[in-house]
Amino acid sequence: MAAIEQLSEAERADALDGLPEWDYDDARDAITRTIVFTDFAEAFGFMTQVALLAERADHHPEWSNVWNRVEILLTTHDAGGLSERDIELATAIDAILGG
Ligand code: HBI
Repeated sequence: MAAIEQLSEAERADALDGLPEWDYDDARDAITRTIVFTDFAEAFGFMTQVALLAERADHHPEWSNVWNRVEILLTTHDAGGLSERDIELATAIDAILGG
C-alpha cells in the first residue's frame, strides 16, 4: 500500500470546510469532535458502529468515552499528521450521526 501523505495546509483548509462539526488541533495536526448522547447505551452503540468502520478502513480513532460523552481525535500516525484517511473517517462518522 502506498505511503499515506500528510495533507498540505491548503488541502487541510479545503477538507475542513466540509467538516464544520470538527475542530482542528494544531498541536497534533488532528481533528477533534465531541458528541454528547442521551445515555451510555447510545454512546456505546455509536462507538460500535465507528469501530466497525475503522476496522474496515484500517484507520482508527483516538477516542474516550465518559458515560454519554464521546471525544474523538483523528490523525494519521503513519503520515505524522492529518491525512485523507482522517477526512474520510470523519465524513463517515458524520454520516452515522446524520450529517
Ligand atoms: N490508524 N489513525 C490511524 N493512524 C494510522 O497510521 C494507522 C491506523 N490504523 C492502522 C494502521 N495505521 C496500520 O495499518 C499501519 O500502522 C500498518
